[in-house]
Amino acid sequence: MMVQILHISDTHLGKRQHSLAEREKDIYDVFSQLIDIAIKERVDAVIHSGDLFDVSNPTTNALVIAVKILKKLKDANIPFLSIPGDHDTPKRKGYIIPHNILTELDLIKILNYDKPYIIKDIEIYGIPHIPTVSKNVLVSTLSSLKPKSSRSILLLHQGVKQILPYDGSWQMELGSLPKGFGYYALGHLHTRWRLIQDDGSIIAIAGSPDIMREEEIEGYEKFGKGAYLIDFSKDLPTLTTINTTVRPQKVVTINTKNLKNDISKIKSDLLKNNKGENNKPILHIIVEGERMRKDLLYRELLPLNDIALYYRIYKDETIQSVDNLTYTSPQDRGLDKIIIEYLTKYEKFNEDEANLILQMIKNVDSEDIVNEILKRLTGVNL
Ligand SMILES: [Mn+2]
Repeated sequence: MMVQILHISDTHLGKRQHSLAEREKDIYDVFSQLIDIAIKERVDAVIHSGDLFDVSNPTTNALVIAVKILKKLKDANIPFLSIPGDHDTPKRKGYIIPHNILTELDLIKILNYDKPYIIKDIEIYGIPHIPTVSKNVLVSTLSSLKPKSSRSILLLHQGVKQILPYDGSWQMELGSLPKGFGYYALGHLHTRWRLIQDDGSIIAIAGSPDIMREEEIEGYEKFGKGAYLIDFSKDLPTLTTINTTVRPQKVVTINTKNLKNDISKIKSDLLKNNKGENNKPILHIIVEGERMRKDLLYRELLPLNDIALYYRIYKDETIQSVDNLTYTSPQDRGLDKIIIEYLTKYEKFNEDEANLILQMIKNVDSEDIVNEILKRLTGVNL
């Protein structure tokens, strides 16, 4: 029997990267793209392997948009099957998952592990995210699962040791996956990954459909972002990669010794790939070279405003060119001297500015004095 299922994951609805309203909208938009693809491909179901929402108490905005988008899917008679992830599971007892609003409206189904959901002849099981402290529970739950045939799917939202080998970040090993399923639909990791096992079954991480954090840029550049379309016309599934269109994000490096050139190079590179006003990129900047004052550095970066939606200094790798400050104990020299020395040598303020800053620190309780000092420091005459 021909069955097609769209595997999506980690949509993090409501997430606002860098507090940008545009980014919140982007996240809704890629979710909408995926649902439109499901409808266009006339899939038999959409499976979502966790982190539908970014938090366990999403905003009304995130909920209303989820309802609107999922209604389109319901109108097309396509079921949406999900499990809660670590992000959308409340941390306190007695709180319910936000998915319950959507199940009440009959827009989604929450999968469980004691009884499969059946799509045509495909059995679909799901285990909600289980935290690291309970990983024994996860392993025993996994070992209890017995699918009838390889025409079956298991949804999980867990860190897997072989893929995420850091202490506390994984709850299971690949070897703990129960045998017999045709498709293991994994969430949690945001970069796409898949493995065809010796028995022909597939383990697949769908990844997030947008670049949620700068760490995902490298994976995006290699593998893209989106979903997997699972084709179950035979006993074992085959996969097609579905890509979403996402706002570009780039990690760029500038050197303080070559600021003007570096910045105009970044600008011209971006102009070449310009995808229009609605798709301005986000830049994560690594600064190298000699240390310079942050306010002066930001002034040099201003031309990037024309070309980027947002930019920020992601890593400051500038080195201090003056001799290392030799801190002796405050009793010897006095705290004031140490602060002045830090401000002048390390942060490159001149003597007068450093003295004003020191006055400001000392008068932090008096708003009037601080305002007066700020005016003098910034050269603003009001
Ligand atoms: Mn996630």
